[in-house]
Amino acid sequence: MKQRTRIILAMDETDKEKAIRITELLKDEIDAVKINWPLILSSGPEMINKLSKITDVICDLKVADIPNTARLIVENAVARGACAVIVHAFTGEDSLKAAVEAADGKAEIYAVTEMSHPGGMTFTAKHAEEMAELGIRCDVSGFIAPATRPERIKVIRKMIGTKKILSPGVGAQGGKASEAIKAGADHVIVGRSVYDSEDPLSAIREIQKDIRSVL
Ligand code: OMP
Repeated sequence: MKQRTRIILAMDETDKEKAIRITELLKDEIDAVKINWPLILSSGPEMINKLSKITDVICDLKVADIPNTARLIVENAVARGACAVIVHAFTGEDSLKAAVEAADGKAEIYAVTEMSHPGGMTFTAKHAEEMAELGIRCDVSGFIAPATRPERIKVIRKMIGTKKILSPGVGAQGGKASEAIKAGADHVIVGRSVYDSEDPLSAIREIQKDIRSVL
């Protein structure tokens, strides 16, 4: 994935036409678009193919399954053009390894360490370091760590060397892009505060400005 603006647009908009229109509008302002079940369920998996003609597509499928199922999911996402797939690490070494092997160097695999919402503290935060260690052992490309808790990004950054950190939780969840980048994130993930904005272009340029202030 390129690292130009350091912004990944989380396109959880379920109106297919609007999702395509906003991705087109912002394609030069972002490094990738990330899609998740809301858009895939409303508009079909062919959205992976469609959007990957506009920009790089990260499939945030939060894969959490046995190795065989993880492999099948990753293979299908990659065949449709995904440049990366997000998976859960709590499923263990065999499942995470199966995801990495299924990507076969054609796409990146990112493992979740701890989740950005308050409920992420209940289980994931308590095991985030173990998830990072497991991800390193399984040779993932990088990790998801929360912009809502930049101090936790710092902890993960110290553990993972040059592997990448994608950081969700900017804007609608209260995190600040510059704080996440300062803490060691390579990219921030931003959704509602951009695609729900009356002026998505201005909204994303504000985030770019904030990021540039710490680079
Ligand atoms: P907004 O809160 O609208 O900016 O969207 C955040 C996006 O990041 C959504 O697509 C979430 O599913 C995703 N996300 C989190 O918010 N928190 C996490 O811990 C992990 C993810 C993710 O893996 O992308």
